[in-house]
Amino acid sequence: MDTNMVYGIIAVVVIAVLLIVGGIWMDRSRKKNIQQSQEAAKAKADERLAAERAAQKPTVPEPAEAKQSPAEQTPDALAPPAEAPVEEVETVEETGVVEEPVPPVEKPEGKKGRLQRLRERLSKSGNPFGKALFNILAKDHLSETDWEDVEDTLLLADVGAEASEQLVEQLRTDARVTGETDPTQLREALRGELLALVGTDVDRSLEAEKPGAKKPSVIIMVGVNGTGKTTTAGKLARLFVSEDKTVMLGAADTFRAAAADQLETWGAKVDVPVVRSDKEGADPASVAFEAAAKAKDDDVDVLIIDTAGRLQNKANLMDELGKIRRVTEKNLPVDEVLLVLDATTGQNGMAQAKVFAEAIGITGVVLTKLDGSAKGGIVISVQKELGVPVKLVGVGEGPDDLAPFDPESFVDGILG
Ligand SMILES: Nc1nc2c(ncn2[C@@H]2O[C@H](COP(=O)(O)OP(=O)(O)OP(=O)(O)O)[C@@H](O)[C@H]2O)c(=O)[nH]1
Ligand SMILES: [Mg+2]
Repeated sequence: MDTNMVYGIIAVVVIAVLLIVGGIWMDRSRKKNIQQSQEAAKAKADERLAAERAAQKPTVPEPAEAKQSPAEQTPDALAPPAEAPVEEVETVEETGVVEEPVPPVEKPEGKKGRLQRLRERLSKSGNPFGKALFNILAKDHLSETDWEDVEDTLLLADVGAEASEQLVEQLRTDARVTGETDPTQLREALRGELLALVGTDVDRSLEAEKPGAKKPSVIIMVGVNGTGKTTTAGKLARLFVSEDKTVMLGAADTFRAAAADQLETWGAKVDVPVVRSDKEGADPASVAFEAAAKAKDDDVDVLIIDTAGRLQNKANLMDELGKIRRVTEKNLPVDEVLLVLDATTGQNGMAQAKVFAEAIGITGVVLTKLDGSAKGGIVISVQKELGVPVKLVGVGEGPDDLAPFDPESFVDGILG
């Protein structure tokens, strides 16, 4: 290897080393420059934000005013806003909601007071038929016409033909009725016969209240228009709340938005949530499905589903009830279907009851408006013909005017 060649190699190595060192140095200084310019930009931005914040603090201009040019501003608009509105604007901006006073949660009445009211309301309800019967039977000698009057009184009170005949037969053979007319004995006899007719050995407890009830227990309210389904759903929620149960309401009456609002009003008073659809005319079955899913997730004790009123002769609407039940059962078994009957509609209610029983199956009857009816006899006929017990009675429009049906309170009530 000659000397020139060695010098050549050394020169190449030196140049390569210089290039590498130069590259590293340039890269470092480039990074340093970027970092410096980033820091400068950040400092500038911080400065600007601080200046903006300082400028905003003393007054918060109304957005509309801020867009106006000074020439468009009226002297009033230019005047500095008063203290109070500035504070108001800040509150709304910070929280995003205007605070409204929260009404206190109500404490619903327990069962004892409700039964007492059932008795009182019935005895005051115009013409308690038990009292009318007592007045006829208290006569010294009962003629055939008197017995006919007894039967008519029973029929008028919607006791039903079969049950009326049965009761007259019993009374005619009861010595306490046909013999010496001791009012106390007569009252006892009549009370006993009526109690037997109403049935004292029937289990009237709601499925949700039985020991070992399913959790959540599901109740569906059904019935024709205006019988009191929504009101009863609300009152029933209160009854459960009074027993320290957790409750959820499902607004499957999607026919009118007002129906869900009505249920929400009931729920809000006792802090019971309502599952509803925001869309009027939504599929009621899908609301029931959602409600059951939510009740399951939240593990509440009872879910009460309100449905729209429907006439029993509208086949498509009756089919819809079947669907509501089936879809609910995808999430939770349905323990109870309560048919809500208006006591003042009398025997009409019987025809409705049979169709509802076939469409969705009913486990109990709620007789509403018993306070305004002298026709309490429907309690007897509905049970006799349907074989389904009356479980609850509505005795007024007040929030706790719903009582578990108690035969003794009922009979004492109608005897006045
Ligand atoms: N006096 C009295 N009124 C009652 C009773 N129960 C319900 N009502 C009234 O009956 C009316 C109808 O009640 P709702 O609960 O809206 O009836 P609904 O069955 O839900 O009606 P739709 O949903 O339209 O079918 C309301 O004015 C209630 O206050 C009751 O036991 N006694
Ligand atoms: Mg309703």
